[in-house]
Amino acid sequence: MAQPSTRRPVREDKFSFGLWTVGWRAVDPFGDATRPTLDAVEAVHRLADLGAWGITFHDDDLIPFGTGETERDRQIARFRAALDETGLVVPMATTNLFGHPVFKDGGLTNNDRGIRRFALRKVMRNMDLAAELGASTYVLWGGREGSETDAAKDVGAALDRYREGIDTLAQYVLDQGYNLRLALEPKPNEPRGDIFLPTIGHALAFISTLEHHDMVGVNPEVGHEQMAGLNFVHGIGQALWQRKLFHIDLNGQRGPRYDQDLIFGHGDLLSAFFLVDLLEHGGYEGPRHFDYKPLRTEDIDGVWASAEANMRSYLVLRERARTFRADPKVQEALAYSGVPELSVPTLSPGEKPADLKADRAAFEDFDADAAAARGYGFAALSQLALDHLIDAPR
Ligand code: DIG
Ligand code: MN
Ligand code: MN
Repeated sequence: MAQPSTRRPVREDKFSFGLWTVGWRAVDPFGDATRPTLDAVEAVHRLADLGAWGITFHDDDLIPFGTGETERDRQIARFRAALDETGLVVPMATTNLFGHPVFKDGGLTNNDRGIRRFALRKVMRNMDLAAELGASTYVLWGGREGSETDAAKDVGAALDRYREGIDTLAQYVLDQGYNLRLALEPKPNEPRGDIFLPTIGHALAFISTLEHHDMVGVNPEVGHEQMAGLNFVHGIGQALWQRKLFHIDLNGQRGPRYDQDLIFGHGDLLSAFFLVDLLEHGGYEGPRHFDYKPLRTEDIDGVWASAEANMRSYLVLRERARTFRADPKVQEALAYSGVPELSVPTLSPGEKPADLKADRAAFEDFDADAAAARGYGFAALSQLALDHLIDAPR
């Protein structure tokens, strides 16, 4: 009997959360914190109680910038103890190269060479900790890599430095023998006016130029592509197609506006449905990682309710996607729409361009008007998807 989808989350669901999400004190550009600091150990225990599988962090989330070695070791020891007690794992870690004023012009592409070197060392130091804690993915979000005026950056030089930085970090991982893959996280803007590598497409193109491109993939975030007005499901489809979907940041966004980091499913719900369908049937085996902000209006109870909501939304959408795929009417509608036919190669096995050119049925005798007359049935298919999504009465 299929497990009911909306059961409590279990470790096998591979739900993970950034420490910085539930720990967000809700400072925004227009207001002070509405919540007190959340201790990392408390976050580990509470997320474990809710059924989460993993926790991720920036270096500064766990060990505030500038902390001395002794206190740093103590913080790490407490965190490890909590992981051991709860069984929570650390699938991914990342570096804060955006909070401290030293990074106000970025880290890896800062015009100041000394800050670029400092940034690389800061990443390397947290890679050591990530490897120690068993992480397999290291995310690099270049939130400050960009500009507010085109006068400030020689884009070619910036990309040279970006590539140099990523190749240096990849080489460091190889030199250290760490089991880490790098995942670049695109975002079009905010906090910088324009950020380098703004979309999945830009990141994939950039990765192809790297010395160690095989160990570098992407960590796309739902809201970031949607801030650029792009279709996130298409972006994930291409990342999967290029075997570069190394990690994913799940959240919600309501169209092109500031980065809302809403609870997963609380933005574009139809897109979230098709995203879960793709992740569950498209071969992605990685973490279902939430990178979101609990609403600033919430108290700590609301924070935990929002963490639960992320996982519940995913589980409900996964169940809806399963019933959608299992519905004979949907299979019939997919066939009518020609969806399986798209997987049939356009040329026959062994057919060469010359053979195609000689095939009169493909052009000289092809009746374009007759072919144009067909309807694809996408409207009915789309309604079937919506019916399944909202569990409409059949
Ligand atoms: C923002 O979407 C970024 C930072 O939170 C972090 O560097 C990265 C990790 O997933 N996402
Ligand atoms: Mn975001
Ligand atoms: Mn993110």
